[in-house]
Amino acid sequence: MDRILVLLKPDAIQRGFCGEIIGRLEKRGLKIIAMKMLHMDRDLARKHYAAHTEKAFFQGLIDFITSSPLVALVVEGQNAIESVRSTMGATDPQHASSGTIRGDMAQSVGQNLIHGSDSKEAAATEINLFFSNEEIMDYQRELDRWVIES
Ligand code: IDP
Ligand code: MG
Repeated sequence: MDRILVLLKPDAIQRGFCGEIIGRLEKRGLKIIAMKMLHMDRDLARKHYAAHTEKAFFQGLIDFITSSPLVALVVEGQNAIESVRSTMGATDPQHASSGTIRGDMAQSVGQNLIHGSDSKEAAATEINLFFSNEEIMDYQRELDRWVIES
């Protein structure tokens, strides 16, 4: 089982899409093991997006992600990183396939609704930035045997 940090970005909360986006992840068979609402400060934002420090869009990205509250989740599943990222769609919604979250509900690369870690290493680092071990739930879902082949 893999874990991934997911953020429902400020535009998702402002547009009232939390339920729809979480519903799509749940329908995919992914399991939510942590969730909270928070308003990121610039220090956390810079740490979370450290890989993009040198990019031209970095300042705008930090301004946007700290502009309004967001929802952070840890999601678990078989190949969770690939599953979540394919459900998210391409970074630029203009190039995201129809049927994906970004392809169906967004227009702009800077306001693309959702973040998902892009590797196991990034997921471990990002989950640690947002959640303590006590905030991550350890529980069984009865339906998992109908989702994941043994
Ligand atoms: P990802 O969110 O699909 O993993 P990344 O390349 O990690 O995409 O970029 C992080 C975030 O930075 C994107 O989700 C997007 O909001 C923003 N971003 C990426 N590229 C651009 C750009 O060219 N212009 C403006 N914002 C960008
Ligand atoms: Mg990324």
